[in-house]
Amino acid sequence: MDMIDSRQHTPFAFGGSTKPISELMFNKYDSDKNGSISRDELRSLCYDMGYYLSDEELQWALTLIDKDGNGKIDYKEFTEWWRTSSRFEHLRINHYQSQLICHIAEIFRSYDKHNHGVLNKKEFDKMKKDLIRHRIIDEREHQACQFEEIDRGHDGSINFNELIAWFKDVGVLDQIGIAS
Ligand SMILES: [Ca+2]
Ligand SMILES: [Ca+2]
Repeated sequence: MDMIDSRQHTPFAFGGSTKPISELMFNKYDSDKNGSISRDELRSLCYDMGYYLSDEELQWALTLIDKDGNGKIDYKEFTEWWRTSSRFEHLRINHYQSQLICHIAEIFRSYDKHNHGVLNKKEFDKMKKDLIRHRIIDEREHQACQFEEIDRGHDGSINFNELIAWFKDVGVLDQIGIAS
């Protein structure tokens, strides 16, 4: 705790440090030192960098960055996000984009029969057909997608963040006009 306080006024502790900036940032904003960046910690990081995120945007930011959807941004997830160009800009969403995300979330939820926030393989396959029907994903392009490669956490089920992470990887977010 003392460490953070003493660095409060030096956002980038360059002073001869060989640590990557992502690590310095991660450590600086992981205020409770639990090894992950929480919702509030992310909000404060973005705010300090000049990007005040609305609640909707913050929710979207967490969806994008917390790729395995376990509710925490670990260092690996943080670095992946930090490496992307326009890392802050793509957290911004307009009204149209936010509606679209809600629409996808609704489709996802409608297949989550047990309300657990996750889909098993069978439920996922049904949802995939629906996503194709709604022209969110393309039948020819994305038919071959493997459940196993979308299931980042390897727990045999897919949560919404994993779906979005996969969308991002295969270019669906670009195609439908969300994030770059
Ligand atoms: Ca933390
Ligand atoms: Ca995570």
